[in-house]
Amino acid sequence: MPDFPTGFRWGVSTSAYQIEGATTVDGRGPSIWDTFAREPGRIVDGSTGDEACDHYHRHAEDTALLAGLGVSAYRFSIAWPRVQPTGAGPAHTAGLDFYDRLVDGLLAAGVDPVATLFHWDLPQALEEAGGWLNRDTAARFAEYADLTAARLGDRVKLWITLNEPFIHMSLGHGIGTHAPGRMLLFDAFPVAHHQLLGHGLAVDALRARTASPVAIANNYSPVRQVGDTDADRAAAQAYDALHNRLFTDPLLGRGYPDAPGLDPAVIHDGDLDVLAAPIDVLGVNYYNPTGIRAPEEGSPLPFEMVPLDGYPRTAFDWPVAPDGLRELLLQLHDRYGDALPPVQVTESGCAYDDVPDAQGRVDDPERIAYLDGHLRAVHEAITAGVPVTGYFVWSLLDNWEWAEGFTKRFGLVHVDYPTQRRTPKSSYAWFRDLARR
Ligand code: IFM
Repeated sequence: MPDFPTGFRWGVSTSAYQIEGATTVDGRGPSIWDTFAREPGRIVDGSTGDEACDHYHRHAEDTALLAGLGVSAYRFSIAWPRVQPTGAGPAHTAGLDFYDRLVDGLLAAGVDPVATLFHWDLPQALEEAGGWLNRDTAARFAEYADLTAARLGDRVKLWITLNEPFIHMSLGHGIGTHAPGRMLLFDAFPVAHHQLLGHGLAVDALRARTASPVAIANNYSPVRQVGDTDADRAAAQAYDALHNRLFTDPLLGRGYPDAPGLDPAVIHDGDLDVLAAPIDVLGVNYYNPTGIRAPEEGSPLPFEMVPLDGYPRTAFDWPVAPDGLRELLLQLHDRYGDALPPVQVTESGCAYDDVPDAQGRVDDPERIAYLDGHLRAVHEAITAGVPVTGYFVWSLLDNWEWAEGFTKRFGLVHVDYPTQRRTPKSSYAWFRDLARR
């Protein structure tokens, strides 16, 4: 592996609902994922995040794993319903106490805390008032950001407002496979706009409380056009606008692109200035490219997704395409030029069916190959001039993978859920050697 620039941030990521468990402990309120996971048929193995990795009670053990890994940063998310159990009102001290302990433990272990404020676990009470379809949720989010930064703003080293607002809009509100399970197709656009409005208001709230840098984590998927007709080209452009530009063009001061479903009536005077509040870092989550061609006649969508041949595949059946990460980073650089802030890859990783052997060891050579390839792609992008300053593996631990429940393992550390025993995989040792170097 070639050398990375001095100061490059080596990290791992997790999110609250996927690892914490303890969903009713210390006054945490219910979130939309508690509700959704209980609805029959929503989660493939019928599980919930009630226990997950029990990180809430085992955070000291997990911090020791981070210290052993030698990473310089840990990206976790804060559960809004721990800080404001009903999504409004004063900060709930017991909820914030947990993150206070976590942050202090990380700092004592020499690991920079990187906190995401919203990784999809909206307080249920806000959902009942319309959730992200309701413009008021953006103001509630800024209030929550303010309360959280008032407590942790002196120690968190990087703040990330939202995680993957595109996924929360499309899976949560477009096709309903994620919480809150709404099926609005392109009528879900208000969810995009109100999340971005909440982001912009939260950036201002954070700036008033902390001198640490502020970011957002968007996920991107470079489009591979399949077919060469004008209709294929139009389909590829429509998908690119929706997935790769809808949540980035307005953040970087360009206003919204011409994307399917965009409803100007939702955008109030002055909103675009709020959305474009300067950020210090753009978080980039990347898993795979997407094959797109023109839709069949009568399709409700202006594009059709097609599987991409010629790549190895993960247990999720996602193509392993490190070239897509290089392409994406170069594309962001070409597209936004000087307006592009430094980029950190805030998620990159893969699911495999990792099973301990007779000696209890977990060997995951595919994950090592995956990370090796993606890090080389990042290095090539840096060499080509893209300002990439960090890389976070998704994920530290095997965890609760949303609608896939416990069936997909993304961790550098294997978790045996019945016993909660943590076993570092061979990829953990590989990444540790690299991060230390
Ligand atoms: O587990 C998720 C994470 O919560 C958001 N980004 C993608 C990961 C893998 O699906």
